[in-house]
Amino acid sequence: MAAFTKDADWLDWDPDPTKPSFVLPPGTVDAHCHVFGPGDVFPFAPERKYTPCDASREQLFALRDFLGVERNVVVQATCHGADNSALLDVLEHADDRARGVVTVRPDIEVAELERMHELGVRGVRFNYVKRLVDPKPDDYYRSIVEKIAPLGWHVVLYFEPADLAAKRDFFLSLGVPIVVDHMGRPDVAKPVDGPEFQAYLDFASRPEVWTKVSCPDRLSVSGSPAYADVVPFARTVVETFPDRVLWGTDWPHPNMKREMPDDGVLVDYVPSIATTPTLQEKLLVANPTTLYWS
Ligand code: 0GY
Repeated sequence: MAAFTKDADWLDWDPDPTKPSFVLPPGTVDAHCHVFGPGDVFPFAPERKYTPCDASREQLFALRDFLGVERNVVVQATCHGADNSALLDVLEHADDRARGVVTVRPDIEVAELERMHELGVRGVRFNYVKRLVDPKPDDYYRSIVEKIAPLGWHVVLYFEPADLAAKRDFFLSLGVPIVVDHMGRPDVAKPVDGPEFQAYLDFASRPEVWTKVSCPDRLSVSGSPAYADVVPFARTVVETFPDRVLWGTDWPHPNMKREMPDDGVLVDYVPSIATTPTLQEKLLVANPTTLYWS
């Protein structure tokens, strides 16, 4: 009997993805993925807003090898709250092929941050998406930044366009590198050269801001396999900021409601947004290596 029952409308990750035809360059990093539990080993947090199916470290490593990815950046999922045990367990077993981005509270001990650093943690995630968390006041996040800055860590931000409009100055005052999940979740029904995405591009033009051009599956209205409506957005970011873009699968794809993406298709999407070998090498290898392995 499993310790947790997944949500009734939960969509499970695809256990049988397509073998991609795009061959990822050696050293490719999947810079955005998660693990869920397993719930009977690493319990989900009481304050979570969803209960997923399990997605273990062994399953993550199997997908990594199947897709031709070399390394992973595991990002703390909100269903685990500020208990990073499952993520740290991945780092302990990854043979230096994984890094982590954790969620912590302001009262975290510096010694615990240092232990996490030893294991491969390089950032904290601040999440503003209200269906996932209850966002905290600025001072809460600022006191965390004061603790992580000496370690050379960065902040990963998950927000939507309205949050950027409200919090832009605060984000830029943090004084550490910023990595934005999923291009700040643009509404791809709006024009790529319209005010909403231009506001994101203006933010991303700051030298401390990096962008994950991930999750076409989450943003698209037109859908797989081409995700044609997301391509102009991601391609603009890749071509405008080629040295500060990252790619990731987002496996095991929490909270998908319509269809679960095929991770092989997500690999085959890469050449449509990074159209030359030079751009692909930066996106997949050089940029994440600079941020997480140097
Ligand atoms: C993602 C996106 C989502 C969930 C989380 O931590 C999370 O629970 O990030 C989402 O539901 O949009 O990046 O996996």
